[in-house]
Amino acid sequence: MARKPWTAIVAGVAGLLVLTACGGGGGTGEGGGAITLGFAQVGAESGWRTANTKSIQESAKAAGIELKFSDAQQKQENQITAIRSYIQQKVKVIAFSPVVESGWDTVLKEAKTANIPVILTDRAVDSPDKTLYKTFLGSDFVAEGKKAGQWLTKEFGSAPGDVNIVELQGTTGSAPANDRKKGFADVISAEPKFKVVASQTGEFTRAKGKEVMEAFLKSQPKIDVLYAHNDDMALGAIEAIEAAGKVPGKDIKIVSVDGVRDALQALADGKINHVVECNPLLGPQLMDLVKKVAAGEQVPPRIETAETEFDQAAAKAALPQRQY
Ligand code: GZL
Repeated sequence: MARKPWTAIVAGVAGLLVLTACGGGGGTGEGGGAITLGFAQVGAESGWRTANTKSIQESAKAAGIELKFSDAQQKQENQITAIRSYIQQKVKVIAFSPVVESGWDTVLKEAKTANIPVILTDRAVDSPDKTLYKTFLGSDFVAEGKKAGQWLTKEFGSAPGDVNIVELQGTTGSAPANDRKKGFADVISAEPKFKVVASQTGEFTRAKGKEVMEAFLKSQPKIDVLYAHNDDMALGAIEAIEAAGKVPGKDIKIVSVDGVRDALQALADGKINHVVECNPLLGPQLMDLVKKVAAGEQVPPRIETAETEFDQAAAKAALPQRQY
């Protein structure tokens, strides 16, 4: 191959530096500039979300992808504003975790018109138009709800009399709340003695989970089980249960979803009885998808993350090396 004159090489390198210095010049990724990814995050509502954000930020850095990141404080209008700003900035790829399932078609059509591919991570949208995004990367929330129901069935299968259940739902209208509720109900509906006597959103936060559990304890004469759609609400509920003079994990059995460190510690301590894992460490897979989508490569329409569930022994074993 003919050697380039020295000046051309310098110009090339200089060009590359300028491109990178200017944030990738529209993040096209062509000519070696960094791919620019606009990510619209839900918020910072839970330990799971914090771990998810850390995974995305660290993975973007490791992948050499220039990340523009926004926190919507759990408000859909803020996520829509952020996506519109990424379109204005002509990023190469947009990714986001939709705080709720509905109301995305308009802004996703704007991204499509601007020729900017979109990747859904963590949560899904209910749009019938599957051309509005390239792929979904995340968990099967219905399966998570079923796992919680299957644990309950094993735990209380032979118990005499009714089993009164209270349910702390996630954010109203969100995919995890809708699907975890559905999966759980699908399993326990087979057993008439399982009765959900109260079900209300705790917005995936500790504070709201505690507040709603306090109300449940006042309004329900007999609570045998708490099903919490995430660990943070379960941890808040534990505070309410203890304040009411009851023993969490014994007087009221608790099954929760996520698998954050604090919940595994509570499980190890016997205050929670079972935790279904929901994996927040989506960063590495997301960055691989961003590079493929930026290069115009085909990607699978749905990529589910591997996850497990924990009993007390599994929690004790996992704790020493738990990343989040
Ligand atoms: C699930 C994720 C949920 C977590 C909560 O993938 O969307 O949101 O279960 C988080 O902890 O707030």
